[in-house]
Amino acid sequence: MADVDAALGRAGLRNGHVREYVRYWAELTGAARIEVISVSDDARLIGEGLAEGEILPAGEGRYYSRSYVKDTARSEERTVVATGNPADKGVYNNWRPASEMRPLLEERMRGASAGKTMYVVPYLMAPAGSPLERYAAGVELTDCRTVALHMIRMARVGVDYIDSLADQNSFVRAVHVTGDLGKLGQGTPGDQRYFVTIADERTILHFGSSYGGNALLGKIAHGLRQAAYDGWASGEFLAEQFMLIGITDKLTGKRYHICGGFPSASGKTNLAMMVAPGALSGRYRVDFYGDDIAWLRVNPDDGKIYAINPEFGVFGVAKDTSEVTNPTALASVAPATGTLFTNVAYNDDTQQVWWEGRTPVPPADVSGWRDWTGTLISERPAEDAGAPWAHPNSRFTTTLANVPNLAPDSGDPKGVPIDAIIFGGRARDREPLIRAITDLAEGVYDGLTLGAEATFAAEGVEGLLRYDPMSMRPFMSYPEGAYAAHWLKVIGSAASQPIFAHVNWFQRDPDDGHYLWPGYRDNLRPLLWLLRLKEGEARGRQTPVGIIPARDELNLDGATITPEDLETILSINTPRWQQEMKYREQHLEQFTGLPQGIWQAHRRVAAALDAAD
Ligand code: SPV
Ligand code: MN
Repeated sequence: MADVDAALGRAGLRNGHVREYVRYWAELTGAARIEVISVSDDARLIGEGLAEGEILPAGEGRYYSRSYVKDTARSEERTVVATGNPADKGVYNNWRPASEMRPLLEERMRGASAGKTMYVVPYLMAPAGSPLERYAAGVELTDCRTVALHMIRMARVGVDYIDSLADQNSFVRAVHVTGDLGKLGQGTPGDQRYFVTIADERTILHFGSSYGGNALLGKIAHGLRQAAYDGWASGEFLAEQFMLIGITDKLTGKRYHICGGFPSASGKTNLAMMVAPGALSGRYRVDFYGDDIAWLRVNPDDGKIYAINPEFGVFGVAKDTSEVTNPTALASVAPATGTLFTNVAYNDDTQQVWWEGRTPVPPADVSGWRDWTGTLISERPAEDAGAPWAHPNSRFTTTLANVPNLAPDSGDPKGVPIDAIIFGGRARDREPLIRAITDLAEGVYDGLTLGAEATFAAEGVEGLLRYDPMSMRPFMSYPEGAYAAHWLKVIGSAASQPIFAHVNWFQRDPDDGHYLWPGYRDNLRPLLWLLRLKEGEARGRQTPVGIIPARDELNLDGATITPEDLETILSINTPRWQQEMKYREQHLEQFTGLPQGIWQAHRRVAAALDAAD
């Protein structure tokens, strides 16, 4: 049995509540040793990980790891939000009673860390001194060294964050036990994994994975699920799966900030790391704040909505990251950045990494190359010859400080004032390039009806989206009706209102399938229009679904787009929208207690479409 008090004492961790918490879980999990981790332990942990073969060198100051083959992504089916109040059950939060889940998790975790070290990771999901700091502190216990290394990159990690808490008991208890990955029946009816946030006890219990959001508990379990619940329970803030960027107009000196949500695989990280297109770079600069999470609150000093990125790093999808799609990301994972790569392809001889889309074709000389499972490319069986070298959910993990265009004020504890909130999915038709919404309820309604094309088409329902309200579907922790009401309340209490917009970079030509809009850095253009609209410098054209740019209002200097394609992405297909409204109605009807304001917005848009018909 580990000597908890000695280990915590050596680390200078005096918080008595932490001691009690660590003692309980050390005993239950049977961990052999306790080690308290601070950011200064990184080099030592890297050395130990290399010595043990858990990580491999990937060139200068970069590292590589492979996960267990059946442990490569978040598991939504096995993720549960538990509380003591059945009224907390929503459509998407997979609610279960806390009284049922806690014993279940304790049973699985009992003795499951025997012989292992339990790393105690004190962390803060906010810049230090943030007004939301009391919701940001946590202590993750993990029995996996690679998870501790990821936490050091993704959260602010150190003993002082926890020892200095005004309310010494106000930290989230986040327990991660890997389990015997080969024996958990992942994806079978006997699946042993459970990823549970007991939201009203501010306790996170994750068992059965060492990958991503399943294991780095500061990120989505705390930063999104727990924080969204805390934001609602306190009435103080919103926690959303949003990117956050700044745009500076160097001519006027004005700075703007935009945050927004995009379902997975809709280009959120690329947008967050965007650089201005060449022809506009003399005048505009885009600054990066965050690519995945924003916490929003009203600043009582000026009545504006302020946002912070609670994270300390980027856990980005490697696939399709290249000089064309995201040069900023490549610079962020350059040599000497301390980047950890997971489940990409790796070359034993050269220590290089590669993933699909990194270059147009894989390395021609396959010697030394292994795919993400560890199989030599030269020895893959014939039937696997066409399989990807990297897993589609392979990742890079790097700190914000490595992002070349990180905003100079990204560490400002009060956050930055938000001018616009955008939502965007992946829609091959119907959704124009951008449509602005000035009414709060209509903006929230738009977020609630956000969706991306999914596999539904295969089931024969053409045009039906997989709805992903505010891009929070996998992270919802309380009922959707209350969620909408909380949005109306928080944003509605701001003295100056942000403008909303829906964007879509993915319209395609129905005949040949080509993308109508060039995307990537050109996405700055519609955002500049949105800011000009908000400033009263552009008027746009009112449509039933929002204001869209007049043809001559988009700055297209240096852009390549045909007049026909531009015409399509700046117009509204009324019959197609009327079809969508029926799906939306069914989607919204699932949610009990949806505020009347949201229904009124829905009916207003539907009536305006009918009038335009
Ligand atoms: C996501 O899936 O939206 C992520 C990655 O940001 S993970 O942290 O694994 O959830
Ligand atoms: Mn995410």
